[in-house]
Amino acid sequence: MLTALAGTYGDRADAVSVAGRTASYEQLLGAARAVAADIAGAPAFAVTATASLETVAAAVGGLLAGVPFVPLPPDAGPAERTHILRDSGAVETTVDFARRRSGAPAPAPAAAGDDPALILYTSGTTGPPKGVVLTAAALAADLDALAAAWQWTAEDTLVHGLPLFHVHGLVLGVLGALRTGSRLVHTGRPTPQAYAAAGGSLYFGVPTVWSRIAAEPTAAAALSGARLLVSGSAALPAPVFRDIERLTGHRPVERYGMTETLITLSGRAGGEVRPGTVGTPLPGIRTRIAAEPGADIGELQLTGPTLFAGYLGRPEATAAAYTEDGWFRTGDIAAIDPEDGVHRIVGRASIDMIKSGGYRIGAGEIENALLDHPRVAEAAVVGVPDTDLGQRIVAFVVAEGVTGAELTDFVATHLSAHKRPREVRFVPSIPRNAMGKPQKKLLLTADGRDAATADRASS
Ligand code: MCA
Ligand code: AMP
Repeated sequence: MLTALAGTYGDRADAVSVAGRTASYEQLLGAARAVAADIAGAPAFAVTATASLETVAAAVGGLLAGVPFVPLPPDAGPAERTHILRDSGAVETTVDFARRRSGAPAPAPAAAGDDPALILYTSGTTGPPKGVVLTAAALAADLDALAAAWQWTAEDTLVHGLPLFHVHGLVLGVLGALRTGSRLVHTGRPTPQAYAAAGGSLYFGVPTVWSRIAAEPTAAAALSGARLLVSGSAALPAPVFRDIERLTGHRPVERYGMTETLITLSGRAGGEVRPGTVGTPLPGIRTRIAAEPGADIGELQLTGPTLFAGYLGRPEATAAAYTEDGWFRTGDIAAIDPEDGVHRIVGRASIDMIKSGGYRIGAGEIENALLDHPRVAEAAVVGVPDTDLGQRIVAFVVAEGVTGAELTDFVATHLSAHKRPREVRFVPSIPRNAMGKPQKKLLLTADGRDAATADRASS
């Protein structure tokens, strides 16, 4: 994983820049060695993954020591934090970037290919987040495939400002830069102004970031000197694609992936790119559509070297994620163009999986958090279309003596701020079927809206 650190570009003083602080590879390696010494022998280690050089050193230190890294979302409330620490068995560690250890200039990574390198927590449709175990070999296979697809090299300067506790920001955005040897500028936050000022050749963003850039023509114009703009983590709306093309001269390349599979489909640098499509499989990935006879859309299923090693401690959930013949079930509905094999993601199979601002959020986890509030009798959570966030979380609740803002804050402090409902609607009851399962589609009909007292939380 450590190509860039192994001495080739050792003279770059500004190899890695995060939220305004800069380090050379030598400094990063020294700090990572100190982390590796601290965590040696632990089953796993956890660090609060702020956008900082410390998080980068933690990720590299874990690879050096062969100890899986569990990044903790910095805004995670006590319930989420405790769950992640308990479930992973990770030792909580802090990183002091100024504390460094010296050693041989070209380190041989201690993490063997099949060893777990990262454990990332991600939501399913129900229950608390599960730990997705990713091996060093899967990470390496994915990053090499992406480097080929995007012609991503040490000549590039990668710019992004994404969170460092998910695949997009951490794997692609940090380990990808280190593996290809490209300079990294992490902007702290993914604001249009920060992207414009960074002067990169390669830019990553979630659709919300691209849509905010498209709304700031001056900032967008500053990206015209870049080589490649890449969007992922959720569907890039066609109007945003067109605005970005008009303002920057670049047709953004879209790619598709999941925490469990890493990035599996992508458009190619220099290739034809159409809005609303996510390209073709990366080398080594095979895909198929599980469609009803006669239909050409259905669940996207795939296999390949980038797949996860399982959900930590949950063999049944892992088994359920695969078909009987061993293909991973993405839960996404897709279609493949018979002419050129280009894939299109049409939607999600489950209403209970929400994507908001590129974050994956399970409705069940938010419902359970709301039900922990003493004033809430019933709760049903859905994602409704939102021009900024793609989907926004709306909670329907049966509750008295509490305001929507109070419930929003309750979820924000219990779980993570990005999991908070943006809107709370009070209803007299939640419609249910004979099995007692909430009928969420009914909640979203006009009748449901009329019966509800909307209390839009200020966010
Ligand atoms: C507001 N805030 C609150 C409240 N209201 N905090 C607590 N309680 C409240 N009631 C605060 C927030 O904490 C935050 O503070 C600030 O207000 C803004 O919050 P928010 O509105 O949530 O942020 P945003 O600016 O709207 O975020 C948009 C975003 C973000 C920047 C695009 O959604 C984002 O970073 N998304 C990226 C997600 C991602 O990387 N997904 C990849 C997973 P403060 O400003 O202090 O923090 S997908 C993946 O890995 C796969 C493999 C893939 O395909 O990529
Ligand atoms: P996560 O595990 O957080 O990475 O979320 C994975 C999910 O994000 C996928 O199952 C898709 O629903 C969604 N996703 C990622 N990239 C795209 C894309 N380019 N277009 C549409 N959906 C996407």
